[in-house]
Amino acid sequence: MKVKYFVLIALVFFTTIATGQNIASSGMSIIPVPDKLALSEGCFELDSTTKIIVSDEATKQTAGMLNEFISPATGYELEFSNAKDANSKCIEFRINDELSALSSEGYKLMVTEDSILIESSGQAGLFYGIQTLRQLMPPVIYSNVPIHWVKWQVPCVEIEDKPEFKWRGMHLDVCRYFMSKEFVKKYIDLIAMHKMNIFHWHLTDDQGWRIEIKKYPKLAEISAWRNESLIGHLNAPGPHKYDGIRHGGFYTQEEIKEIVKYAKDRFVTVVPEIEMPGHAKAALAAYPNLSCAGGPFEVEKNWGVIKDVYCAGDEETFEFLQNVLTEVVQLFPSEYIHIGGDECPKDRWKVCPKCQKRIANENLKDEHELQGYFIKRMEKFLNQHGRKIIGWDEILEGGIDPSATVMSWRGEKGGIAAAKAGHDVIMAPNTYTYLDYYQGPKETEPLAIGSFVPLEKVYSYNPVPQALTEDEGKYILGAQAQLWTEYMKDAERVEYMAYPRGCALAEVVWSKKDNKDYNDFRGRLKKHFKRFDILGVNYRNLDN
Ligand code: TNX
Repeated sequence: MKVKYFVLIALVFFTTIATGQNIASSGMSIIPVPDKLALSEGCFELDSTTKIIVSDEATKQTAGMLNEFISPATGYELEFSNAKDANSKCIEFRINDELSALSSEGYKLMVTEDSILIESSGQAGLFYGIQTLRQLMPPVIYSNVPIHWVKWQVPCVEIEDKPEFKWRGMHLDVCRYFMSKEFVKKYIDLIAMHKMNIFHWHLTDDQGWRIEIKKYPKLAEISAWRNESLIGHLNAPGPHKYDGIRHGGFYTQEEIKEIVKYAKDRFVTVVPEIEMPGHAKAALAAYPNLSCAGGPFEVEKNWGVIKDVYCAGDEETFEFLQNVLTEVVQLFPSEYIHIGGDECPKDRWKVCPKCQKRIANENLKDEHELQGYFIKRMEKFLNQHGRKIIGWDEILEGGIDPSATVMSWRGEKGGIAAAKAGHDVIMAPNTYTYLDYYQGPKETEPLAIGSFVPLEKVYSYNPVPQALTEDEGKYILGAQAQLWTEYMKDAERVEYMAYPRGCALAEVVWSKKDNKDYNDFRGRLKKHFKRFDILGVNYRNLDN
């Protein structure tokens, strides 16, 4: 009754919807929920004569993405025009400096019966306006139904929208299982569709090295391949079983450039992660001289934390990593380079004469400070190349420079400590954002690493911990979801784990806290799933 009443009012009057609760009941399903939305009577109907209006080249490039997204559904491309023409309907894109209060990622979208206007102070904002427009259109595709059946109607609305957080990320581990270039692009498409802007690409780990480095060809020949993979869970009782199937792959530098460009066109920054000093066994298999004991090593076939790490006493390690990073910074224009820093056991360093000599020479207290020395040295190198580092929260333990950004993964503790110490922080707590954890009852879900982070839990997350003062809270750049792939063999499984929890995360980082409403979100997801069906996304359905 209430719902009908609302729709009736919405049809008769111009209604402002300021909160999330009402969006699903109005029939719209925008995810993440926009800041302000006013619905009015009538709709704009798109057809093949509709013109796209732009007044400069940069805007033309952004507006061109509209065709990229909607022409697979409509079956036609819209033409550009420099000026409005009284005889045809139009979608106008306009850079408007007066909207700078919405940030360059915020936008205004106005839909009337004969025109659509998307305005922003930046190109990113125009792009996000397109994402909203896409979601205002019906979730159908012309090839599934006779073309004359589809009415490409967009309800008359006025939307003003802007992101809450600057860092809105999705991570993907392509080391535990290699993912194709095509899938990586699809993953980026989904990030952009949900108005997220960071793709954290985990490229090196014990079980595989995935980036071609010209100076070290054995990384592609040896480190990118493992002889077999574990069957079942690492902690299952009894001896481990392996599948006997060689697994691997790597991205050539040309492929990486292609992916970085693809992401840039969608306003997504690719942040590469090159792990050090731990999670390095794949590199050590090709270059055992970089370890403390000298090997030989195999690319790892078990999951977990591996004791063989880069030697922190040997200069060759630093030379190697600096040469690797020199190629990495040439491929990735990102302001940040992630250098890992997590889960580095100190067993080998404790008994390594070179590491012990370094501890003595540098007046370090112990192996933890040796890790601090390692990270600081790499940070200095990257700073000299004009980049900032990000590391997992363990980097706090050995003492780091204030310019390092901390990614808090072991719950929120690391993030809280880092913000209090004046570091920028990205919240990635396993308790809310680890999408490799179970999302439903273990008995009915495919095998996962463990724990439990259901959709509602992700949705409930607030990236600014309560323990921080308002000033400390300003160090929180945003949050991101993690997709560690130990138990995700392929793209299908990654999608199943990533969505719809990724939709929830998108709303956590984009939407205002006061506009969030879990029931409304679930309502909107139902229509969103029809879009996923069309896009071929293997999402997990809602529990009833
Ligand atoms: C911890 S998160 C790791 C990863 C694993 C993940 C599994 C982090 C910085 N390290 O190496 O894949 O747990 O959930």
